[in-house]
Amino acid sequence: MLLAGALGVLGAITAVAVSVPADAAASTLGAAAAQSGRYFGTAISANKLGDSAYTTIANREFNMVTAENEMKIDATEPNQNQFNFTNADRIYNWAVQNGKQVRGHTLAWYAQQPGWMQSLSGSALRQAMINHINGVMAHYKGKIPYWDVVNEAYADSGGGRRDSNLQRTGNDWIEVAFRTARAADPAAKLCYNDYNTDNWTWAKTQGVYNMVKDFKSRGVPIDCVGFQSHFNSGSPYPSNYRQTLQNFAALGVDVAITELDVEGASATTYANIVNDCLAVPRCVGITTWGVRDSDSWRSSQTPLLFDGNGNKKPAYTAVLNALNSAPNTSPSPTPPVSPSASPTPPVSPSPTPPVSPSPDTSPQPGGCSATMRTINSWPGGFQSEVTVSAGSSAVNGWTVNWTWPGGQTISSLWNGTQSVSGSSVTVRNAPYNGSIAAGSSTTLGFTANGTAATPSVTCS
Ligand code: 9MR
Repeated sequence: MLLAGALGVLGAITAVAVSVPADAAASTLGAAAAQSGRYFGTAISANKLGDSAYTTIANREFNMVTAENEMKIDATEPNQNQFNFTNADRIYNWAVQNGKQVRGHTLAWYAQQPGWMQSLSGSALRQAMINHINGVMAHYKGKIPYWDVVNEAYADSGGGRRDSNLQRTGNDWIEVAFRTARAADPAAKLCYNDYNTDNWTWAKTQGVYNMVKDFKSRGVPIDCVGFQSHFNSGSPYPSNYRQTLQNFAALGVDVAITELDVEGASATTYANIVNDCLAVPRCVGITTWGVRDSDSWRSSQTPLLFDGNGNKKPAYTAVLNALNSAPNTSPSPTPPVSPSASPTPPVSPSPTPPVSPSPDTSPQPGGCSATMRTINSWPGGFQSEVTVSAGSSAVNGWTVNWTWPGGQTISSLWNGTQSVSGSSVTVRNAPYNGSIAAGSSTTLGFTANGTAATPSVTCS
């Protein structure tokens, strides 16, 4: 612009200045990405925040931060119901104090579960997952623009789900996680995140695509898909990567490259990846999985943009140049920092009505009783919990029944098996929760369409 201004007074050669880009090239990754409304991020480790060589590069170059391990389940809830945000907050505060945003990673995952969670199953695990999502998201409510709600839930081959203790709680665990997350922080964009979903022809990519498509068609709240993009000889950068990003974006979600590293750090490959993101309006940003090669989980592959001494590698220059060549437009109808203006706005839950459990109509003592309460509600839907309690003697197998007052329909139910006849719902125990000790209780849950209601529940 200075050049243009200086030349402008010369009139006759102003035309020469016109060929100069309107914006001077940005000199850092974050600033370069911001020219097209995107972010450029990195994974950060709390234990490196005392390394000034590390923080100097991280602070200068990146404007989005992902905690490499510190917001995971084992870090944030090391003992059940005892949340610990010490290291997560160190990263969050460092990022915010330096003008950066934070991607939340991750709330429900088969890996890095604390020991207590690894040993849970069935309804106890399902409830613990919901409780964990609520606990962590409450701590960061309104502060995290994107959350990886569910991580790596698909199997490496075949296109189906990965077996895990979470998967064994019922196929609906993913949508329950997303509905819980939406209610916990309606301002956050909610992402599904996975690896080896980059090649459009791979079965795993298709499996995740079909899940997202299904969620969008049924109104399950999902706003974004993260492509980890750990590229190496076994899982190379695919020539159809752009097509994959485009196809997912066409479902009505943001897409993001969330954990990028490339074995050998080919400058050409890095430039291609950046250009693929830039070509997709809803590709909102790119995160590399670490700062220097020495910080990488795969350091021997030297896959990042800075070498172990903090020097810029050829791939860095390729990425910066690609970002600087992007059309000067916003990536999506909304910048990533203002989720409330999204074309698929997070649904604000209606004010949660006072929880009024349905009256207990079951015989007492002995036998069983049941009550229903509303957990979450949003326009057009709600999530409820039914508590089934044994009286003065143990219960071995139970059946609960209620009648919907206003045409409600269950979309998914866990910890029980349902049969529906008109407005009448009957739920029997699941194989693992039929036995209730005297004086104890168990819960089942469901999400439903319609207006939240708490009809009385009978138990036998
Ligand atoms: O980079 C992370 C490494 O420090 C941890 O030991 C590892 C443990 O599971 O997780 C790594 O990060 C993973 C990320 O959370 C999810 N996608 C794969 C990443 C690399 O393993």
